[in-house]
Amino acid sequence: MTQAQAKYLKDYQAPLFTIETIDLNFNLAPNHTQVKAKSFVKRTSEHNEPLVLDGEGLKLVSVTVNGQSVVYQVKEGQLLIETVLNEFELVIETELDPAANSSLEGLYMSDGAYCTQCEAEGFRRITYFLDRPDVLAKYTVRIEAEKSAFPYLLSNGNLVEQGELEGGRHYVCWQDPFPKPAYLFALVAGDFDLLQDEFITRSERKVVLQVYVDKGNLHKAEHAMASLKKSMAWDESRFDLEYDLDIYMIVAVDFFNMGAMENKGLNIFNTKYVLADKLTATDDDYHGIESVVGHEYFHNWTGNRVTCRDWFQLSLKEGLTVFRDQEFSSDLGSRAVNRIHAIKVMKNQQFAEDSGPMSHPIRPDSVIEMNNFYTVTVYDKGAEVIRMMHTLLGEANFQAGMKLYFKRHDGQAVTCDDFVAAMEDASGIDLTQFRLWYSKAGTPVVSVTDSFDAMKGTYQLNLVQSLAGCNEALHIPFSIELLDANGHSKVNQVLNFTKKEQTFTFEGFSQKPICSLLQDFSAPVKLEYPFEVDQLVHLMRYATSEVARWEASVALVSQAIWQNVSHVKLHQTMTLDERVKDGFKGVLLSTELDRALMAEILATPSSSALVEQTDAVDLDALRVAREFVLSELALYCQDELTAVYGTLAHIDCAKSRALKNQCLIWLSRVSVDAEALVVSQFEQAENMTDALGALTAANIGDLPCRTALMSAFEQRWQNTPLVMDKWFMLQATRDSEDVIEGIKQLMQHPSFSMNNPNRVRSLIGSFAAGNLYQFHRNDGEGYRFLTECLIELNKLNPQVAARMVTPLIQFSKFDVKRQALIKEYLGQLLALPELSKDLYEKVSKALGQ
Ligand code: B3K
Ligand code: ZN
Repeated sequence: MTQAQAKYLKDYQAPLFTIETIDLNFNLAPNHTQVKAKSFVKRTSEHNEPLVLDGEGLKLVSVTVNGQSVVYQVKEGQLLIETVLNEFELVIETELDPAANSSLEGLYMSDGAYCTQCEAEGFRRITYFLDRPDVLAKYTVRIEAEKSAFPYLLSNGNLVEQGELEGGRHYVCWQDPFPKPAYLFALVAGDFDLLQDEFITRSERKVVLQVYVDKGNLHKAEHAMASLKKSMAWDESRFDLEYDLDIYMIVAVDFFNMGAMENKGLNIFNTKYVLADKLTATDDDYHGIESVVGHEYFHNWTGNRVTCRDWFQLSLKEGLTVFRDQEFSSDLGSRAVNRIHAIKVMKNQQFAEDSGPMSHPIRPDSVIEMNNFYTVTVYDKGAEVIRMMHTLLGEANFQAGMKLYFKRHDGQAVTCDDFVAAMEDASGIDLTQFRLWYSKAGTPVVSVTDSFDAMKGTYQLNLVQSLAGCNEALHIPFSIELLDANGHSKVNQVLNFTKKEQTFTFEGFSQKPICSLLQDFSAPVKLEYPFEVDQLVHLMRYATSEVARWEASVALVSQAIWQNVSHVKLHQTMTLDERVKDGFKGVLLSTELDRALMAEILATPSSSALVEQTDAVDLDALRVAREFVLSELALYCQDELTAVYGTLAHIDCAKSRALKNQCLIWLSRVSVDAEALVVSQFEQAENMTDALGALTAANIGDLPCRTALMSAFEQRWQNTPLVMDKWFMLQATRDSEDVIEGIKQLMQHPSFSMNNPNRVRSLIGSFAAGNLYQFHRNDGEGYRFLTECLIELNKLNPQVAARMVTPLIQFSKFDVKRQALIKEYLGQLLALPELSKDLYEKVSKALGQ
């Protein structure tokens, strides 16, 4: 292959030309779509450079400047036009083959409908253009297609004209009054069911709301619509932000590379984040839809009205918008549970990215394929960085910063520094040192030691921070609580930890307090502190923060597992401390804990979460030790688990279902009654949460009823793809020797398709990322299987292939034998004759090249 080139943030240059308006004309046909783009181009400064436009995989038909033919050159990925003019009208005609576009970038077909995905650099697959986020143009779009198959022709902005044409065709014209970068362009053409509603904004403007779904799914769009209305109201009340167009459209499509896309006024969504009813979607699915609908809506201000200067600034819009969607979910639902979910993403996925070959700062310095940087680092660590600013400034100052940011930058393409400057100027708080969070890769470690002086009654906390490759100290908001022996809170505050090493002293203690450290994960760091069992049990019972109680429970169970890993390695008998068992039982007996929080505590750390707690792992020992600890706990708490299950069995509320289903999983490990409970819950289930809860327990406990229940489920849902994804996922995550054989057979299943990212993720992705022990089989079969799939996906859909390679490149914690096998397969990928840029970037980094 021609070696892919990296681009660097330090090389950023303002555009030499800009395009202020563009008229796009689409004549849609599956294999021969004609696109005519008429742009008004302006030179931005005095220079004699040619106009260089981006373009990829395009069939170029014609180019004219001010109506005249011109000299141009087509190079790999570029169109060069020699001209001395300072302003001119450029007309480019291209031809596309959307039906053959399996990459799902640019214009493609999803189940018979046309749709687009342009972020990050997909617009250049539609026409030659200045495809960079700092070129903002006003768009007018005319779409023409056959009417009976494509009654709806949609694009951004407002519908300004439509009419009939000869031969059963029709056309529609759209105009978007807001200048936007090309990545926010969208087009959809198809036949849908339409759910329509309206929202009256705070200033009493009426906005038409539309959700377009596949025929027959209208009732499944209601939750998405309700979520949209809640998002609009919340952004007005919490952020003082109002919607700006007269119409807001959401279209759900089956074939989509990620969750959803915030195109101006015309969001395109993966069906997974739109379609829901009680029978087919779980409580988690409902929550996911609300949060993604919110996220895309919130982008209208943080992303669309103010956008990114260049793609290195992606976290400017993504970190901020994730922070906003997390706050939305927390204001509407349980703040603690939402925080726990965010912390899990950080510790289990983001820390893993930081310790692997794709480690990068939230504002990366260099990029080969931009699509590879829509990462947990840019998104979730980015949101943590915004959250830290919120912690340091407080809500009022933070909102003042947001106001100033919009006042300064509405309609502009700006940088992360511009955002921080607005926060700084509005609050008067110096964020110079804080800015380091934007440029440093990796997870900082904070090591804590403490001491108590009984004579003086003082308690001291000594904090030391370190980050590989970084000599400066980061500004870390470090939240702590000090509890006395009776569980009373004595100190609850955020420490400004700004030096490499710092000691904080607290006075007035008659006994050594018990300390809750890094409460609510107040900074994205790894904490090192040798907690004693008694301290953790105390925190589980008395910490004011519910998140801190959960953290303590995770630490308690994790420590017990790691101790037994050591026992296994030394061929010693495994043991479990009574205090751990009682601490756990205490949770089940508690009458004051929120049920959703109890469910979180009962969902003990997954094997991959445990791997992330250490630098090197003996997988075989981990598996044995984890099984031992979980079985011991289940046996010890069997009566309490049965009792809690019994009281919740028929309560119709999401929190109760969450707790009940956790109990059922525990019981399935040890209880002889579990089989009957599982079968009865499955048969009586009136919603997907209960049905899937039963199936999950049957799978984890490997119960005799498993096969029968799995086939009953398959029979019932074989024509509902999103539900089949859950079934594929359960099949692929079974910890069983024959799972790979099973997956290979399922790839022939009528519901499976290698072309559909949801199917690929649920069957192949969930195996590689969610079946730790089988993926890492020591004969390398897991690696071989994934590699074979990636070779096929490399051609079909490079973006999906590059996402799925993640478990294969994060190998540093495994033993040398496994690492050697992994490198062998990565070598095979690197040698592929037509390796995509996407895979090349990740695989070559993993191999250290
Ligand atoms: N901005 C899109 C993600 C685009 C990904 C391109 N590979 C969705 C979102 O974050 O809202
Ligand atoms: Zn986003």
